[in-house]
Amino acid sequence: MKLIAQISRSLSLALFALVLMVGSFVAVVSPAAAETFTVKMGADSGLLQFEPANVTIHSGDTVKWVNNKLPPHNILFDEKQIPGASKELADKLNHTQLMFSPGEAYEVTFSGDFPAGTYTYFCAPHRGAGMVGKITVEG
Ligand SMILES: [Cu+2]
Repeated sequence: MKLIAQISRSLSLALFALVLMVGSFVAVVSPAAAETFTVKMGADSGLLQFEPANVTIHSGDTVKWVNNKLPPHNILFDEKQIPGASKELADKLNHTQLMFSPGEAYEVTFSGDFPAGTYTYFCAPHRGAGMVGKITVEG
């Protein structure tokens, strides 16, 4: 009886080790989950800025702009300052309509359609005040 108990204990230990090994293998091999990065429109300090102004993401991640201070704001990408200088891509990214309500949000997922590189954008009413931002997409 004692022998059987010992065997079953070492068997369950081996099984546990196996589960751990397979589990860590899966964790290493599977790609990192896509993330969402929030950019405030209008800094908490009350400055006419995107906060953070520069965001670095990976392909597949989402950028979410949220109306914060001193609206209205919008999000316009200059086609000459995005990868490929593509007007079509700029049109896909742009949120031309002004956002007035606090908490109003706009999201873009930088999927495979968006090549790696730097995407520069601005808020039309506040561009002159320095409300300019950059999204850098890493492959
Ligand atoms: Cu603005």
